[in-house]
Amino acid sequence: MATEPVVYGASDRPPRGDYSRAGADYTCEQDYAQYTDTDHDTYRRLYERQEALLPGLACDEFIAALPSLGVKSRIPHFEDINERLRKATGWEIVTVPGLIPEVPFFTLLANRKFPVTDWIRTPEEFDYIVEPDVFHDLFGHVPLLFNPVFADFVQRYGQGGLKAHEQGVCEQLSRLYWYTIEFGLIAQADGLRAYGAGILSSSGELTYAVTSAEPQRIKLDLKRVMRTRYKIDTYQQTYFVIDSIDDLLSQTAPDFTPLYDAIKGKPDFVANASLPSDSIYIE
Ligand code: HBI
Ligand code: FE
Repeated sequence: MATEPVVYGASDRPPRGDYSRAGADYTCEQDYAQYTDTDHDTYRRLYERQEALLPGLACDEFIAALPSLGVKSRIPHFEDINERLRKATGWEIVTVPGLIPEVPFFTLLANRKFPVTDWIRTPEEFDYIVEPDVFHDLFGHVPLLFNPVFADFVQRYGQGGLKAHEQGVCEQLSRLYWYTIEFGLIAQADGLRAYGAGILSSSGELTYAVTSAEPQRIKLDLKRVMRTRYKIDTYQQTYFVIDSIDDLLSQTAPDFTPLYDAIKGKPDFVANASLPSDSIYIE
């Protein structure tokens, strides 16, 4: 039976979700009967608001893939999405009660299974929720799993995570997840866009991350990212920018051991650190 789950950073609340229904791999069945009319209405309103924001802010690959999620007016049956997702990239989404420990998480990704939380936030949490709910996971993470190159990157991340766990460097690797899969930006020919799930599923941060003059935006440098701390409950102070999803995959193709060795013993950077070696992205 699943033991206590992990939660991003220090959370003062016990993790949500009923972990007693999860197996040893932390997966469970999507409890579709749990959803009330209010839950479906919350999903519909979140989807409509976010979809209207995407033009000019979300990357082309995300906008092209979003319709693959299917129904917008209610929470989808995960199996309906899986029929399309398996055909597209061999991925499937599996249900989890919420955040899960890193090794089960990495193991699922390494096997092209993406863990999707099946509960949804309350109407009072409409604008912000710390932990990932079904809207964050489905709307934020799943569309780009229909993109073959990004799908390969996420599987490689999972495989890298299992190696990182062996080497005791999960914290450094989780920063790569945070600053790419969750909060990554991409420099398209027609301007800056978001590809990170945490940005794409947030009404406030999508506009902020792409257009605000406040945060700094640095071209992705793996050693820099792995030494840079992140915050879990505010907008990011630093975003990292890739040139393309192909570029992200090729930059992260080689084994990370030399990177871990190069940063071993070196101090971390705070989330808003600014270094002379940083290559600042200017639109
Ligand atoms: N669990 N369900 C779930 N979803 C995540 O995105 C997730 C997780 N556990 C750990 C985790 N992410 C992060 O620590 C990654 O950086 C590994
Ligand atoms: Fe996420």
